[in-house]
Amino acid sequence: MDADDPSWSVVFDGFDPAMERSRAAQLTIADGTIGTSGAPPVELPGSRAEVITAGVFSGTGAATDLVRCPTWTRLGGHPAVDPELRRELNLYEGVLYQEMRTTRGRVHTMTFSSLARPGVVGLRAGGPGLTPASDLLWTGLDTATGATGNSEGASWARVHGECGGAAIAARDEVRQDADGAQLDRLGVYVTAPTRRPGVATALRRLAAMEQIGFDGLLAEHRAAWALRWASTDIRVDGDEALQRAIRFSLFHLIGSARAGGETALGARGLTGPGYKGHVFWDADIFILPFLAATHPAAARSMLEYRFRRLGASIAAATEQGYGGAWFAWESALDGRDVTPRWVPGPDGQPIRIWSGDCELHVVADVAWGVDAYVQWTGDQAFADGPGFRILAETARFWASRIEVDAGGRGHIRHIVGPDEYHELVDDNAFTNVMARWNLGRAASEARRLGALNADELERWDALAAGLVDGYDPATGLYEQFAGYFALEPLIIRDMLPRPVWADTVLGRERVQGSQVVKQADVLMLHHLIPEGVAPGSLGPNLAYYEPRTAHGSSLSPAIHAGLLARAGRFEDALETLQMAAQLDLDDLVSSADGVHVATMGGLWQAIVNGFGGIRPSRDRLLVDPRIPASWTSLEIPVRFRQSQVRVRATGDRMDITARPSARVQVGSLPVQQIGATEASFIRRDGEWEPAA
Ligand code: IFM
Repeated sequence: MDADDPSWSVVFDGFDPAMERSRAAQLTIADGTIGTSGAPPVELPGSRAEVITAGVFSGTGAATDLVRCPTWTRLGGHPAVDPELRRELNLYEGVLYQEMRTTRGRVHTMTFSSLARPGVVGLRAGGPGLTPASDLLWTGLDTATGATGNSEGASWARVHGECGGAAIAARDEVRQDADGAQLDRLGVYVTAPTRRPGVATALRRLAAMEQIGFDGLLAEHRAAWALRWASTDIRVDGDEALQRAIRFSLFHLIGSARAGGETALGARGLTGPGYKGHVFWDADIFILPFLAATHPAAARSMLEYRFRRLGASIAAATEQGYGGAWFAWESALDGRDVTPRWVPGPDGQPIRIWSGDCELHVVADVAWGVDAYVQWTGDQAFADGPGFRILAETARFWASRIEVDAGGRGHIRHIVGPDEYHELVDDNAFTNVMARWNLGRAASEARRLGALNADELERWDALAAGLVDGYDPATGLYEQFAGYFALEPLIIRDMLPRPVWADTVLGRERVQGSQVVKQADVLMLHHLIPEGVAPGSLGPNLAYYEPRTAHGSSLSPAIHAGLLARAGRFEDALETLQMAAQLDLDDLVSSADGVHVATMGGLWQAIVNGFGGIRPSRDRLLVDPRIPASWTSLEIPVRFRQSQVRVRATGDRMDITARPSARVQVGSLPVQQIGATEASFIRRDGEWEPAA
């Protein structure tokens, strides 16, 4: 691992108030529990230091929002006259370095949020005029719900919502040397979603951390990052910009979730308050696979979040007259839906949002996340217990929601699919095929476990078999929903540069009456459940839907990129991959409220599943890389079951190792056991064969 490689760092020079919120989000340092924005350590116009913690909410309904924690990164007594500022996020170390000119001279800082001990933070500053801060400038603290104080030389603050809260204790130490002062600050956050942590706990933990000391904690933190990178870093030789973007994405994904307890992973992770920290399908579909394949314990804590909301989801379904569990489109503390029903439109007029009532696919998405985790990890205890309960209750929901017509065909009506430009549609192919998959998967798990009664399972089988899916074997196309093909055939690719918010640019009504698709919809099926769609249907559906997709959601481009790579359309794949890779680094759709962690998870999937052709399939790992000529090599580590597997592809050659050995299927070769000794393959006439 070459830690001096420039693609390990993200540097921003200067200070632009208009860009500052995006910069602070891009430079967030997070440890899976708290995220601290990369705002400068002194007050500048437009800058706002911010600390958020996962899953600690206040408010009710759609107003449910993340509690803002007290901050810890500000230096006192240094108003900047000239905001000459340089910030460098060292992705390899997980450390943010800043250097700036202040009224008293140059000040430099380094900050870390310990990956080794989530909740522990450290700041080291050097320069003239540094003095210990008595109250550490707890910015952003709502005094109605918070308090600050001092205790034996340490500062503390606490804040809470209706249920949970956070407390921090911190202390500064200043040493004088020839160049001025060096200030070391250690802090400890204690956070909890359903109780209010006491200041005494934070003070006690602070005292324990001070025993280890700043340098000891920093060394532990760096070692923890090095360990994560060793099993996570993806290497693309031949494209330095892409390499940096991949590492930037992996960095924020790693910081989003930790092992243990439950993780409510919101749409912007721990990098900002966007979507008020609510949990969407982004978590289950876009981020969970990355964690399942690199840090399974963190994926498990995401599933724990869902499992603990199963009761609320069953209650939500019952209230609406359905069976099983209806997971909320937007979920926060208690698992009840918190999606806003109305939002102001561009002209100020309120717009009805139907997702909370009708974007049902989230139910199958949660089930898919369960299955993806089990396939990557082989965690049988989870599969047989909580995992099966989620699969069964989600299947029951579909069984109660499907309407069977006089001819015996099943329909799911009046819904919203991933393409949110078209609302209240019937038989959205994505939703129906995912529901079919959900029923089938739950039934086969029930049979494996000898659970549930045969009548119920037979009913699931019959409903799954009878569900319409909009597929036409004559064209190889899935119709996105009933009536979609009759809409105005607008080809957004030929009209506007993408990504584009087509509804804002062309108007909602025009877009609703057209074939413009907001984000991957039918094509999500080819990505998520390639075995659940008609064989050979990827090509025609890609050709049809790709030019019609606006990528008006950041979730979309990475999915297209991976599928385009599978189809061997490398030029288009790389163009779309770049859109996903640069989305936050280039602030393509504004990162002001946090970076788009689902896009980052999608980028990992595009490279691993798409270009790498790596995916778990029951007891084996499928491997079939396809890489463009412009990449010298692609190297991907994944954890499959108990094995650390490494795949390295260069042109038409590939080497694989697995420690301990794993069952691997390369292309269409028979499954084989691969171990620590490199197994090599070459591609001849499009087919992999063992290298001589
Ligand atoms: O979950 C997404 C949705 O698919 C599109 N709008 C934004 C949501 C949060 O990222």
